[in-house]
Amino acid sequence: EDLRIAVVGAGMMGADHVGRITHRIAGARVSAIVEPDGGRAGAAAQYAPGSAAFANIEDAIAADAMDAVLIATPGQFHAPVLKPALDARLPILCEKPLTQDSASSLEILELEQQMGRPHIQVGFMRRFDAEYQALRKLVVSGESGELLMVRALHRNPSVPESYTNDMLITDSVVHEFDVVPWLAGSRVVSVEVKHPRRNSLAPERLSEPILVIMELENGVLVDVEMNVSVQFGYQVATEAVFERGIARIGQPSGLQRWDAGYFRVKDHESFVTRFAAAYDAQIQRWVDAVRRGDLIDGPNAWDGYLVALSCEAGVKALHGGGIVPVEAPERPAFYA
Ligand code: ISE
Repeated sequence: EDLRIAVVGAGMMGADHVGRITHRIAGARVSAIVEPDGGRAGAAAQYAPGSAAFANIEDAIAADAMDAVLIATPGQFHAPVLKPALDARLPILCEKPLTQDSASSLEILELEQQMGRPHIQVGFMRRFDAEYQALRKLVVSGESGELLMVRALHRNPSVPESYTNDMLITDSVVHEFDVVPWLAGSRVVSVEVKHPRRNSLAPERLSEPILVIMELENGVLVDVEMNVSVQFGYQVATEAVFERGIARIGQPSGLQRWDAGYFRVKDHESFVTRFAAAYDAQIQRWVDAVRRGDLIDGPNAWDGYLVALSCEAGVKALHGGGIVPVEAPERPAFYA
């Protein structure tokens, strides 16, 4: 029996996941699309023949329309979907961020801990990217010695109108707050934000690019160039500095062209193409875990909570807070 998934939110990411589940994921199908905007719901439904449409999660739960939930709404709408889905004891894959702040994330953790075992996986898909995995393997192996520094580039061609200045941290650097500690095996202890010259091509409401500096507990220093108006394409690349060498991931690897005296390589246009294989792997492993009864196979809600704490520090730093410490409680055994 295929796992019946309700996809909640049929925007860019939700629609992409609907197509992915229908065409590329084994053992699952989209049984419901939960989306209040009829136009978006109808467009996504074309990629999920036979799926039912609901305007809200409560109606979908009442109709017993799914075995599991994939939440792909904008971040501020995650908590109102997570709560009823947890109440219904459904396994959940929740796109990042878990919720908008650490207090609401903590509420979700408390609800989840009443359920015997974790039900929520958070969509930090970079952990499923083959190059990030290779880099982590190199760190763990010690082959190049200890990791000293991480230099990260996070560049978007542009962002939608709904993207606010704080989202530089909560929607974008949120990924580095998860993936770098995972790579380095150490948590974030402080965050600082520096402002270079502003890009005049950035929308008026945004002061960017920004340079985010994070310090990890093991002393590794990380700098992130967060830049969302680069115009030319989508780039997420990292250089890791070790005692005995350097490693790089995320270099353009598409079509190479020589013409008119230039050498050019095709780069990505958006995260949907750059991380397509990572999204596939993430969702396939989640589906397999749910069908086995393990429910999750990837970052859990505690990881989402730690990231929310880093994001709060990041937003404070963005607003002129200087070097902002991040304090995190011990990981409970429930989330080991
Ligand atoms: C977007 O929400 C994502 O998750 C992308 O991975 C990130 O690169 C982008 O900056 C965010 O806005």
